[in-house]
Amino acid sequence: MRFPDVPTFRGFQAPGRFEGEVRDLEVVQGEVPRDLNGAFYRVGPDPQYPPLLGNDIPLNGDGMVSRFHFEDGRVDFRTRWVRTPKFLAERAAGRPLFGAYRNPFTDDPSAGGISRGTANTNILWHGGRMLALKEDSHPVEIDPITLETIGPWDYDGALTSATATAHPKVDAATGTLIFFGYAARGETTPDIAYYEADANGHIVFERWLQAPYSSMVHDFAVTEHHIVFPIVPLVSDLQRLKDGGPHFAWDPSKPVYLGVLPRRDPEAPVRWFVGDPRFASHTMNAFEENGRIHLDMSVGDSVVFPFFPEINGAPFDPEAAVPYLSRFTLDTTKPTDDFTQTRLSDVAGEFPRINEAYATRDYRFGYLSMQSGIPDPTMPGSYTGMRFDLIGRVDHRTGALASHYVGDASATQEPMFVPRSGATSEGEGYVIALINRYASMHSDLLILDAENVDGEPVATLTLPLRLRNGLHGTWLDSGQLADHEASRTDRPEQASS
Ligand code: V55
Ligand code: FE
Repeated sequence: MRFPDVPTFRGFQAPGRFEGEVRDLEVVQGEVPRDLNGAFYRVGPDPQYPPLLGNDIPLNGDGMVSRFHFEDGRVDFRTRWVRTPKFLAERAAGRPLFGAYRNPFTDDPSAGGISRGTANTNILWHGGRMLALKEDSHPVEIDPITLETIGPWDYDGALTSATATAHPKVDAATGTLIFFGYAARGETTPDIAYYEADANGHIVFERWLQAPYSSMVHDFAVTEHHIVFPIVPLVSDLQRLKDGGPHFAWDPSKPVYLGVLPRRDPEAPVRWFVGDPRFASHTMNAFEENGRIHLDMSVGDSVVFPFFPEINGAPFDPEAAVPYLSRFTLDTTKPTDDFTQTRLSDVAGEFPRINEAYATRDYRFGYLSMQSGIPDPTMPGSYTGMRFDLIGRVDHRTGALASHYVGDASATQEPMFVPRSGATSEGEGYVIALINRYASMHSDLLILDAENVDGEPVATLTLPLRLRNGLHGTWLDSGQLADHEASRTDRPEQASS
Protein backbone atom coordinates (compact mmCIF):
# COMPACT_ATOMS: atom_id res chain seq x y z
CA MET A 1 0.00 0.00 0.00
CA ARG A 2 1.05 3.59 -0.42
CA PHE A 3 -0.27 6.85 1.03
CA PRO A 4 -0.43 9.91 -1.23
CA ASP A 5 2.45 12.35 -1.12
CA VAL A 6 0.44 15.30 0.22
CA PRO A 7 0.72 17.23 3.54
CA THR A 8 -2.39 15.48 4.98
CA PHE A 9 -0.40 12.22 5.00
CA ARG A 10 3.21 13.40 5.30
CA GLY A 11 5.61 14.77 7.93
CA PHE A 12 4.10 14.88 11.40
CA GLN A 13 0.76 13.89 9.84
CA ALA A 14 2.14 10.72 8.29
CA PRO A 15 -0.16 7.85 9.32
CA GLY A 16 0.74 6.42 12.74
CA ARG A 17 -1.01 3.04 12.28
CA PHE A 18 0.65 1.67 15.41
CA GLU A 19 -1.12 -0.12 18.26
CA GLY A 20 0.60 -1.06 21.47
CA GLU A 21 1.77 0.12 24.83
CA VAL A 22 4.66 1.73 26.60
CA ARG A 23 4.87 1.10 30.32
CA ASP A 24 6.33 3.70 32.66
CA LEU A 25 6.94 6.63 30.35
CA GLU A 26 10.22 8.50 30.60
CA VAL A 27 10.03 11.75 32.58
CA VAL A 28 12.40 14.29 31.06
CA GLN A 29 11.54 17.28 33.24
CA GLY A 30 9.98 17.74 36.67
CA GLU A 31 8.03 15.08 38.48
CA VAL A 32 4.63 13.53 37.85
CA PRO A 33 2.43 14.60 40.76
CA ARG A 34 1.43 11.74 43.06
CA ASP A 35 -2.03 13.23 43.50
CA LEU A 36 -2.78 12.88 39.78
CA ASN A 37 -4.39 9.42 39.59
CA GLY A 38 -6.63 8.31 36.77
CA ALA A 39 -6.45 8.17 33.00
CA PHE A 40 -6.33 10.71 30.18
CA TYR A 41 -7.98 9.57 26.93
CA ARG A 42 -7.85 11.26 23.55
CA VAL A 43 -8.77 10.25 20.03
CA GLY A 44 -7.91 11.35 16.53
CA PRO A 45 -8.04 10.27 12.90
CA ASP A 46 -5.40 7.75 11.79
CA PRO A 47 -6.20 5.98 8.52
CA GLN A 48 -5.92 2.20 8.41
CA TYR A 49 -5.76 2.31 4.60
CA PRO A 50 -4.80 4.94 2.02
CA PRO A 51 -7.76 6.93 0.70
CA LEU A 52 -9.87 4.98 -1.80
CA LEU A 53 -10.06 8.03 -4.06
CA GLY A 54 -6.34 8.90 -3.94
CA ASN A 55 -6.68 11.80 -1.50
CA ASP A 56 -8.75 12.69 1.54
CA ILE A 57 -9.37 15.42 4.10
CA PRO A 58 -7.79 15.09 7.57
CA LEU A 59 -11.15 14.56 9.36
CA ASN A 60 -11.81 11.18 7.75
CA GLY A 61 -9.21 8.84 9.31
CA ASP A 62 -10.10 5.88 11.52
CA GLY A 63 -10.36 6.70 15.22
CA MET A 64 -7.18 5.89 17.16
CA VAL A 65 -7.60 6.17 20.93
CA SER A 66 -4.70 6.83 23.28
CA ARG A 67 -4.80 6.29 27.03
CA PHE A 68 -2.34 7.64 29.59
CA HIS A 69 -2.83 5.94 32.93
CA PHE A 70 -1.45 7.86 35.92
CA GLU A 71 -0.75 6.05 39.19
CA ASP A 72 1.52 7.19 42.02
CA GLY A 73 3.79 9.17 39.74
CA ARG A 74 4.04 6.56 36.96
CA VAL A 75 2.38 6.89 33.57
CA ASP A 76 1.57 3.96 31.26
CA PHE A 77 0.62 4.60 27.63
CA ARG A 78 -1.61 2.49 25.39
CA THR A 79 -3.01 3.17 21.93
CA ARG A 80 -5.55 1.23 19.86
CA TRP A 81 -7.87 1.77 16.91
CA VAL A 82 -11.60 1.66 17.46
CA ARG A 83 -13.03 -1.40 15.66
CA THR A 84 -15.85 0.43 13.91
CA PRO A 85 -17.95 -1.49 11.37
CA LYS A 86 -16.01 0.45 8.69
CA PHE A 87 -12.65 -0.53 10.17
CA LEU A 88 -13.61 -4.20 10.44
CA ALA A 89 -15.00 -4.33 6.87
CA GLU A 90 -11.86 -2.76 5.42
CA ARG A 91 -9.58 -5.01 7.49
CA ALA A 92 -11.48 -8.07 6.29
CA ALA A 93 -11.25 -6.89 2.67
CA GLY A 94 -7.59 -5.91 3.04
CA ARG A 95 -8.25 -2.64 1.23
CA PRO A 96 -10.18 0.65 1.52
CA LEU A 97 -13.90 0.39 0.74
CA PHE A 98 -15.19 3.79 1.85
CA GLY A 99 -14.65 6.89 -0.30
CA ALA A 100 -14.84 10.59 0.48
CA TYR A 101 -15.67 12.12 3.86
CA ARG A 102 -19.40 11.69 4.49
CA ASN A 103 -20.14 10.87 0.87
CA PRO A 104 -21.57 7.34 0.61
CA PHE A 105 -22.01 7.78 -3.16
CA THR A 106 -18.22 7.42 -3.52
CA ASP A 107 -17.99 4.02 -1.75
CA ASP A 108 -17.13 0.62 -3.15
CA PRO A 109 -20.42 -1.29 -3.70
CA SER A 110 -19.38 -3.82 -1.04
CA ALA A 111 -19.51 -1.04 1.60
CA GLY A 112 -23.24 -0.50 1.08
CA GLY A 113 -25.27 -0.54 4.29
CA ILE A 114 -22.25 -0.61 6.61
CA SER A 115 -21.94 2.35 9.01
CA ARG A 116 -19.39 4.86 7.67
CA GLY A 117 -18.57 6.21 11.16
CA THR A 118 -14.91 6.49 12.13
CA ALA A 119 -15.31 7.17 15.90
CA ASN A 120 -12.45 9.67 15.57
CA THR A 121 -13.58 12.86 17.33
CA ASN A 122 -14.18 12.57 21.07
CA ILE A 123 -14.30 10.18 24.03
CA LEU A 124 -17.25 10.27 26.42
CA TRP A 125 -17.60 8.59 29.80
CA HIS A 126 -21.24 8.43 30.88
CA GLY A 127 -23.63 5.91 32.47
CA GLY A 128 -20.79 3.43 33.03
CA ARG A 129 -19.81 3.32 29.37
CA MET A 130 -16.91 4.75 27.42
CA LEU A 131 -17.96 5.89 23.96
CA ALA A 132 -15.88 6.93 20.96
CA LEU A 133 -17.83 9.56 19.03
CA LYS A 134 -18.17 10.83 15.47
CA GLU A 135 -20.95 13.21 14.55
CA ASP A 136 -22.10 11.30 11.44
CA SER A 137 -22.94 8.01 13.15
CA HIS A 138 -23.79 6.21 16.39
CA PRO A 139 -21.31 6.05 19.28
CA VAL A 140 -19.01 3.03 19.54
CA GLU A 141 -18.42 1.60 23.00
CA ILE A 142 -14.86 0.79 24.05
CA ASP A 143 -13.34 -0.70 27.18
CA PRO A 144 -11.73 2.07 29.26
CA ILE A 145 -8.98 -0.27 30.53
CA THR A 146 -7.96 -2.27 27.45
CA LEU A 147 -9.34 0.09 24.74
CA GLU A 148 -10.87 -2.97 23.07
CA THR A 149 -14.03 -2.29 21.11
CA ILE A 150 -17.34 -3.54 22.45
CA GLY A 151 -19.44 -2.27 19.52
CA PRO A 152 -21.87 0.42 18.34
CA TRP A 153 -24.13 1.73 21.12
CA ASP A 154 -27.69 2.93 20.39
CA TYR A 155 -28.94 3.31 23.99
CA ASP A 156 -30.88 0.04 23.81
CA GLY A 157 -32.62 1.22 20.66
CA ALA A 158 -33.64 4.60 22.10
CA LEU A 159 -31.21 6.52 19.86
CA THR A 160 -33.62 7.02 16.95
CA SER A 161 -31.38 9.55 15.21
CA ALA A 162 -28.95 8.28 12.57
CA THR A 163 -26.25 10.37 14.25
CA ALA A 164 -25.02 11.61 17.62
CA THR A 165 -22.82 14.62 18.26
CA ALA A 166 -19.17 14.31 19.29
CA HIS A 167 -19.74 17.19 21.75
CA PRO A 168 -22.33 16.05 24.30
CA LYS A 169 -22.50 17.84 27.66
CA VAL A 170 -22.79 16.39 31.13
CA ASP A 171 -24.60 18.46 33.75
CA ALA A 172 -22.32 17.76 36.70
CA ALA A 173 -25.01 18.64 39.24
CA THR A 174 -27.31 15.81 38.09
CA GLY A 175 -25.11 13.56 35.95
CA THR A 176 -27.53 14.14 33.06
CA LEU A 177 -26.17 13.77 29.54
CA ILE A 178 -27.48 16.31 27.04
CA PHE A 179 -26.80 15.53 23.38
CA PHE A 180 -28.19 15.69 19.85
CA GLY A 181 -27.81 14.33 16.37
CA TYR A 182 -27.89 16.53 13.27
CA ALA A 183 -28.54 15.17 9.77
CA ALA A 184 -30.62 12.96 12.00
CA ARG A 185 -32.75 11.47 9.20
CA GLY A 186 -29.74 10.84 6.96
CA GLU A 187 -26.89 12.84 5.44
CA THR A 188 -27.79 16.48 4.57
CA THR A 189 -31.25 16.39 6.19
CA PRO A 190 -32.02 19.51 8.28
CA ASP A 191 -33.40 17.39 11.12
CA ILE A 192 -31.98 17.63 14.62
CA ALA A 193 -32.84 15.15 17.37
CA TYR A 194 -32.23 16.36 20.93
CA TYR A 195 -31.89 13.88 23.80
CA GLU A 196 -31.26 13.81 27.51
CA ALA A 197 -30.05 10.66 29.26
CA ASP A 198 -30.11 10.17 33.02
CA ALA A 199 -26.98 9.46 35.06
CA ASN A 200 -27.39 5.73 34.36
CA GLY A 201 -27.26 6.35 30.62
CA HIS A 202 -30.96 5.82 29.85
CA ILE A 203 -32.52 8.22 27.35
CA VAL A 204 -35.34 9.98 29.22
CA PHE A 205 -36.19 12.81 26.80
CA GLU A 206 -36.34 13.11 23.03
CA ARG A 207 -37.44 15.96 20.82
CA TRP A 208 -37.06 16.57 17.08
CA LEU A 209 -36.71 19.93 15.34
CA GLN A 210 -35.61 21.34 11.99
CA ALA A 211 -32.72 23.71 11.38
CA PRO A 212 -33.35 26.66 8.99
CA TYR A 213 -30.84 25.03 6.59
CA SER A 214 -28.63 21.91 6.52
CA SER A 215 -25.14 22.54 7.86
CA MET A 216 -22.39 21.18 10.10
CA VAL A 217 -23.61 21.44 13.69
CA HIS A 218 -20.34 20.40 15.29
CA ASP A 219 -21.05 21.61 18.82
CA PHE A 220 -23.86 23.23 20.80
CA ALA A 221 -24.44 24.81 24.19
CA VAL A 222 -26.34 23.85 27.30
CA THR A 223 -27.27 25.96 30.31
CA GLU A 224 -29.24 25.05 33.42
CA HIS A 225 -32.59 25.58 31.65
CA HIS A 226 -31.86 25.95 27.92
CA ILE A 227 -30.04 24.46 24.98
CA VAL A 228 -28.70 26.43 22.02
CA PHE A 229 -28.00 25.10 18.51
CA PRO A 230 -25.57 27.28 16.53
CA ILE A 231 -26.39 27.03 12.81
CA VAL A 232 -23.45 28.43 10.84
CA PRO A 233 -23.30 28.51 7.02
CA LEU A 234 -21.01 25.53 6.44
CA VAL A 235 -23.76 23.95 4.38
CA SER A 236 -24.44 20.46 3.07
CA ASP A 237 -26.41 19.42 -0.01
CA LEU A 238 -27.50 16.00 -1.25
CA GLN A 239 -27.08 16.84 -4.93
CA ARG A 240 -23.47 17.91 -4.31
CA LEU A 241 -22.84 14.50 -2.71
CA LYS A 242 -24.43 12.70 -5.68
CA ASP A 243 -22.21 14.74 -7.99
CA GLY A 244 -19.19 13.44 -6.04
CA GLY A 245 -18.52 16.82 -4.44
CA PRO A 246 -17.42 17.72 -0.90
CA HIS A 247 -19.85 17.21 1.96
CA PHE A 248 -19.67 20.81 3.17
CA ALA A 249 -19.25 24.20 1.49
CA TRP A 250 -18.96 27.70 2.98
CA ASP A 251 -21.95 29.85 1.99
CA PRO A 252 -21.52 33.40 3.39
CA SER A 253 -24.84 34.48 1.85
CA LYS A 254 -26.62 32.72 4.71
CA PRO A 255 -27.10 34.16 8.20
CA VAL A 256 -26.11 32.54 11.45
CA TYR A 257 -29.02 31.23 13.52
CA LEU A 258 -28.80 30.48 17.23
CA GLY A 259 -31.75 28.25 18.08
CA VAL A 260 -32.81 28.39 21.73
CA LEU A 261 -35.19 25.99 23.38
CA PRO A 262 -36.06 25.26 26.97
CA ARG A 263 -34.64 21.96 28.21
CA ARG A 264 -36.96 18.95 28.43
CA ASP A 265 -39.91 20.87 27.04
CA PRO A 266 -41.64 18.81 24.35
CA GLU A 267 -43.58 21.73 22.84
CA ALA A 268 -42.11 25.19 23.43
CA PRO A 269 -41.29 26.80 20.06
CA VAL A 270 -37.63 27.05 19.10
CA ARG A 271 -36.59 30.69 19.22
CA TRP A 272 -34.16 31.51 16.39
CA PHE A 273 -31.82 34.45 17.02
CA VAL A 274 -30.29 35.74 13.77
CA GLY A 275 -26.99 37.42 12.90
CA ASP A 276 -24.48 38.02 10.11
CA PRO A 277 -22.59 35.02 8.74
CA ARG A 278 -19.50 33.92 10.65
CA PHE A 279 -17.98 30.62 11.73
CA ALA A 280 -18.22 29.15 15.22
CA SER A 281 -17.02 25.71 16.08
CA HIS A 282 -16.33 24.71 19.70
CA THR A 283 -18.13 25.73 22.86
CA MET A 284 -16.11 26.52 25.97
CA ASN A 285 -19.18 26.80 28.19
CA ALA A 286 -22.55 28.52 28.44
CA PHE A 287 -24.69 29.78 31.29
CA GLU A 288 -27.67 31.98 31.95
CA GLU A 289 -28.07 35.12 34.00
CA ASN A 290 -31.44 36.86 34.52
CA GLY A 291 -32.91 35.71 31.22
CA ARG A 292 -29.74 36.29 29.24
CA ILE A 293 -27.79 33.36 27.80
CA HIS A 294 -24.01 33.69 27.50
CA LEU A 295 -22.39 31.28 25.09
CA ASP A 296 -18.60 31.21 24.87
CA MET A 297 -17.25 29.80 21.60
CA SER A 298 -14.27 30.05 19.27
CA VAL A 299 -15.49 32.30 16.48
CA GLY A 300 -13.92 33.36 13.18
CA ASP A 301 -15.13 35.71 10.46
CA SER A 302 -15.00 32.79 8.04
CA VAL A 303 -14.70 29.00 7.96
CA VAL A 304 -11.62 27.48 9.59
CA PHE A 305 -11.33 24.43 7.29
CA PRO A 306 -9.36 25.13 4.09
CA PHE A 307 -10.59 21.87 2.53
CA PHE A 308 -14.29 22.82 2.46
CA PRO A 309 -14.63 25.19 -0.52
CA GLU A 310 -16.40 28.54 -0.67
CA ILE A 311 -19.66 27.82 -2.49
CA ASN A 312 -18.87 30.20 -5.39
CA GLY A 313 -15.21 29.21 -5.64
CA ALA A 314 -13.68 32.13 -3.71
CA PRO A 315 -10.24 31.23 -2.32
CA PHE A 316 -9.79 30.22 1.33
CA ASP A 317 -9.13 33.29 3.50
CA PRO A 318 -6.61 32.32 6.22
CA GLU A 319 -6.83 35.68 8.02
CA ALA A 320 -10.63 35.64 8.23
CA ALA A 321 -10.49 32.02 9.40
CA VAL A 322 -8.50 32.77 12.57
CA PRO A 323 -10.72 31.87 15.55
CA TYR A 324 -10.99 33.97 18.72
CA LEU A 325 -12.70 33.03 21.94
CA SER A 326 -15.88 35.12 21.89
CA ARG A 327 -19.09 35.45 23.88
CA PHE A 328 -22.52 35.43 22.23
CA THR A 329 -25.19 36.96 24.46
CA LEU A 330 -28.88 36.34 23.75
CA ASP A 331 -31.51 38.20 25.73
CA THR A 332 -34.56 35.96 26.00
CA THR A 333 -36.52 38.67 27.85
CA LYS A 334 -36.56 40.93 24.77
CA PRO A 335 -38.82 40.42 21.74
CA THR A 336 -36.01 41.07 19.22
CA ASP A 337 -34.09 38.27 17.55
CA ASP A 338 -30.61 39.83 17.56
CA PHE A 339 -27.61 38.82 19.66
CA THR A 340 -24.25 40.36 20.53
CA GLN A 341 -20.71 39.04 20.08
CA THR A 342 -17.86 40.15 22.36
CA ARG A 343 -14.26 39.03 21.96
CA LEU A 344 -12.91 37.49 25.18
CA SER A 345 -9.26 37.33 24.12
CA ASP A 346 -7.18 39.07 21.48
CA VAL A 347 -5.01 35.97 21.16
CA ALA A 348 -6.35 33.46 18.64
CA GLY A 349 -7.53 30.22 20.20
CA GLU A 350 -9.45 26.98 19.69
CA PHE A 351 -10.06 23.65 21.48
CA PRO A 352 -11.56 25.30 24.58
CA ARG A 353 -11.94 23.29 27.79
CA ILE A 354 -13.14 23.93 31.33
CA ASN A 355 -13.35 22.33 34.73
CA GLU A 356 -16.22 19.99 33.75
CA ALA A 357 -17.82 20.38 37.17
CA TYR A 358 -18.81 23.89 35.99
CA ALA A 359 -20.37 22.81 32.67
CA THR A 360 -23.72 24.57 32.02
CA ARG A 361 -23.15 27.01 34.94
CA ASP A 362 -21.45 30.35 35.49
CA TYR A 363 -17.70 29.75 35.54
CA ARG A 364 -14.46 31.60 35.86
CA PHE A 365 -11.68 29.72 34.02
CA GLY A 366 -11.22 28.30 30.54
CA TYR A 367 -8.23 26.60 28.90
CA LEU A 368 -7.46 26.48 25.20
CA SER A 369 -4.87 26.06 22.48
CA MET A 370 -3.70 29.46 21.30
CA GLN A 371 -1.60 31.04 18.59
CA SER A 372 0.88 33.76 19.53
CA GLY A 373 0.92 34.88 15.89
CA ILE A 374 4.71 35.14 16.12
CA PRO A 375 6.16 33.35 13.09
CA ASP A 376 8.50 30.44 13.82
CA PRO A 377 11.41 30.62 11.35
CA THR A 378 11.72 26.85 11.50
CA MET A 379 8.13 26.54 10.29
CA PRO A 380 7.70 29.13 7.54
CA GLY A 381 4.16 30.35 7.00
CA SER A 382 2.76 28.30 9.84
CA TYR A 383 1.56 31.25 11.94
CA THR A 384 -1.55 31.76 9.82
CA GLY A 385 -2.38 28.07 9.96
CA MET A 386 -3.48 25.99 12.91
CA ARG A 387 -0.16 25.62 14.75
CA PHE A 388 -0.96 26.31 18.37
CA ASP A 389 2.22 27.38 20.16
CA LEU A 390 0.53 28.41 23.42
CA ILE A 391 -1.60 26.81 26.09
CA GLY A 392 -3.78 29.56 27.54
CA ARG A 393 -5.91 29.99 30.61
CA VAL A 394 -8.48 32.78 30.48
CA ASP A 395 -9.92 34.23 33.68
CA HIS A 396 -13.39 35.57 32.87
CA ARG A 397 -13.55 37.45 36.18
CA THR A 398 -10.43 39.57 35.61
CA GLY A 399 -10.02 39.19 31.85
CA ALA A 400 -6.43 38.06 32.43
CA LEU A 401 -4.76 35.57 30.11
CA ALA A 402 -1.95 33.32 31.37
CA SER A 403 -0.13 31.36 28.70
CA HIS A 404 2.59 28.77 28.33
CA TYR A 405 4.75 28.74 25.21
CA VAL A 406 5.25 25.10 24.21
CA GLY A 407 8.55 25.69 22.37
CA ASP A 408 10.01 26.34 18.94
CA ALA A 409 9.03 23.89 16.21
CA SER A 410 6.32 22.60 18.54
CA ALA A 411 2.54 22.70 18.81
CA THR A 412 0.02 21.73 21.45
CA GLN A 413 -3.00 19.53 20.97
CA GLU A 414 -6.19 20.11 22.98
CA PRO A 415 -5.35 20.95 26.63
CA MET A 416 -7.29 18.91 29.19
CA PHE A 417 -8.12 20.33 32.62
CA VAL A 418 -7.94 17.80 35.47
CA PRO A 419 -9.16 18.93 38.90
CA ARG A 420 -6.82 18.19 41.79
CA SER A 421 -8.29 15.53 44.07
CA GLY A 422 -9.90 17.26 47.02
CA ALA A 423 -9.81 20.64 45.25
CA THR A 424 -11.90 23.34 46.92
CA SER A 425 -11.89 25.86 44.07
CA GLU A 426 -12.67 25.83 40.34
CA GLY A 427 -9.14 26.55 39.14
CA GLU A 428 -7.21 24.05 41.27
CA GLY A 429 -5.76 21.27 39.15
CA TYR A 430 -3.54 20.37 36.22
CA VAL A 431 -3.56 21.01 32.51
CA ILE A 432 -2.41 18.04 30.44
CA ALA A 433 -1.58 18.28 26.74
CA LEU A 434 0.14 16.31 24.02
CA ILE A 435 2.86 18.36 22.36
CA ASN A 436 3.98 17.78 18.76
CA ARG A 437 7.77 18.15 18.46
CA TYR A 438 8.31 18.77 14.76
CA ALA A 439 12.13 18.81 14.77
CA SER A 440 12.49 15.40 16.44
CA MET A 441 9.15 14.05 15.11
CA HIS A 442 7.92 12.73 18.42
CA SER A 443 5.28 13.59 21.03
CA ASP A 444 5.65 14.77 24.60
CA LEU A 445 3.01 14.80 27.32
CA LEU A 446 3.10 18.09 29.20
CA ILE A 447 1.65 18.63 32.67
CA LEU A 448 1.09 22.19 33.85
CA ASP A 449 -0.16 23.56 37.15
CA ALA A 450 -3.50 25.09 36.14
CA GLU A 451 -3.01 27.95 38.60
CA ASN A 452 0.48 28.62 37.29
CA VAL A 453 0.14 27.95 33.57
CA ASP A 454 2.86 30.44 32.71
CA GLY A 455 5.33 28.96 35.23
CA GLU A 456 7.71 26.03 34.91
CA PRO A 457 5.82 22.88 33.83
CA VAL A 458 5.09 20.37 36.59
CA ALA A 459 6.43 17.59 34.37
CA THR A 460 7.24 16.66 30.80
CA LEU A 461 7.03 13.02 29.71
CA THR A 462 8.35 11.87 26.40
CA LEU A 463 6.95 9.23 24.09
CA PRO A 464 9.15 7.12 21.84
CA LEU A 465 6.73 7.78 18.99
CA ARG A 466 4.74 10.42 17.17
CA LEU A 467 1.01 10.88 17.76
CA ARG A 468 -0.42 12.81 14.81
CA ASN A 469 -2.91 15.60 15.52
CA GLY A 470 -5.93 14.38 17.42
CA LEU A 471 -9.16 16.07 18.39
CA HIS A 472 -10.70 15.72 21.84
CA GLY A 473 -10.60 13.63 24.96
CA THR A 474 -11.53 13.12 28.57
CA TRP A 475 -10.22 12.25 32.03
CA LEU A 476 -11.40 9.47 34.35
CA ASP A 477 -10.21 9.66 37.92
CA SER A 478 -8.95 6.59 39.75
CA GLY A 479 -12.25 6.24 41.64
CA GLN A 480 -14.24 6.06 38.40
CA LEU A 481 -11.77 3.51 37.01
CA ALA A 482 -12.00 1.37 40.16
CA ASP A 483 -15.81 1.47 40.07
CA HIS A 484 -15.71 0.38 36.45
CA GLU A 485 -13.34 -2.53 37.14
CA ALA A 486 -15.59 -3.69 39.97
CA SER A 487 -18.63 -3.76 37.64
CA ARG A 488 -16.79 -5.28 34.69
CA THR A 489 -18.08 -8.84 34.99
CA ASP A 490 -20.46 -10.36 32.42
CA ARG A 491 -19.96 -7.80 29.66
CA PRO A 492 -20.61 -9.00 26.09
CA GLU A 493 -17.87 -10.50 23.92
CA GLN A 494 -15.56 -7.87 22.50
CA ALA A 495 -14.96 -7.38 18.79
CA SER A 496 -11.43 -8.50 17.92
CA SER A 497 -8.99 -8.69 14.97
C1 V55 B 1 -14.57 18.35 13.21
C2 V55 B 1 -13.96 17.14 13.26
C3 V55 B 1 -14.52 16.07 12.60
C4 V55 B 1 -15.68 16.21 11.88
C5 V55 B 1 -16.31 17.43 11.85
O1 V55 B 1 -14.26 20.57 14.03
C6 V55 B 1 -15.75 18.51 12.50
C7 V55 B 1 -13.89 19.43 13.91
C8 V55 B 1 -12.74 14.63 13.24
O2 V55 B 1 -13.95 14.82 12.59
O3 V55 B 1 -16.18 15.14 11.21
FE1 FE C 1 -14.71 19.11 17.99
